[in-house]
Amino acid sequence: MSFTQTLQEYIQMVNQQLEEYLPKKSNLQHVVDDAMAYSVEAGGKRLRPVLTLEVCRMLGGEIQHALPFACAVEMIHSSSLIHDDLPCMDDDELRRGKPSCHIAFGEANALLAGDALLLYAFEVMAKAHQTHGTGYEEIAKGIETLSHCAGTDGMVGGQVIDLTYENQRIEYEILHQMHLLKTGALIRAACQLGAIAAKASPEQIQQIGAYAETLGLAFQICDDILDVVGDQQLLGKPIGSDEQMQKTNFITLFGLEGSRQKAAELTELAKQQLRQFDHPEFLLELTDMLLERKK
Ligand code: GRG
Repeated sequence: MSFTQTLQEYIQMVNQQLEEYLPKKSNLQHVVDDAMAYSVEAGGKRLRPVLTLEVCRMLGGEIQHALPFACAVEMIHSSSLIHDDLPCMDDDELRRGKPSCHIAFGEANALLAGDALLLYAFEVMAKAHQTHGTGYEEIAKGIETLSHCAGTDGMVGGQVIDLTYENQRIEYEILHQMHLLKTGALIRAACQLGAIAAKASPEQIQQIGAYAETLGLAFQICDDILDVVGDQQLLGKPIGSDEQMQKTNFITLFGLEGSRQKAAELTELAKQQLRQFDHPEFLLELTDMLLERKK
């Protein structure tokens, strides 16, 4: 099967499972169920769950065992995007080409939809033995990894750094630390969850984590580049938001060309880190594809 076919197959698998998972009740609180589904099904790239499934496959695991983990990561990612768009955070009205969750459902419902998705992620992981035959030990390790990477030592911590230095020029060390946590930690969790589902050794979990950190940084630099030269239509969100909020990013520190070069160097490093594994072909191609992405 070609790279593109495998990618499409993973995305379809994740979309189908997410649709099955998402509560669609006609009860009194259905507005929050609707808001959760609206955001999760808004057409994201599904990068993180694809990483989970492929890492599991690459390390000899059963993809089915990793599927609940993959969906949980995407739920947490969606939950973070809902919260990130709120007026008290980045105050963005457009996400994935559609009105942000709080514009479509109101601020309180969006806050609750983000909260509910965050909790539901751990519910689907906790039930992964009954639903997909994932081992109990892997479930416990998976929950530990994901909660750690999403919390104050991960994504939440990165967001706190971001808010703390809003409207300020910051040095590279702070920018690096912010993105390692804000964007990188969830990408690391996605990869490590795949390894955990495959019952990988602690050394392999650490090695795939190192690859994920490099990839996460390259991914964020491309995000910064797209915020300057991207196509608003393709991106599904306004460009120039960092400049408008006077945020320091890779472009302000290294310029457009310098940032492109840095992203290319990190992509090469990530590919080197992948070559430690048997059969990294799919991830090598995915890593290259992310450097050239337009959205
Ligand atoms: C919900 C635990 C929890 C925390 C929320 C608001 C917040 C704390 C964190 C913000 C995290 C954030 C929005 C980081 C940006 C990461 C990033 C580059 C997102 C874009 O990812 P893509 O391009 O998006 O994969 P799609 O839409 O394709 O899924």
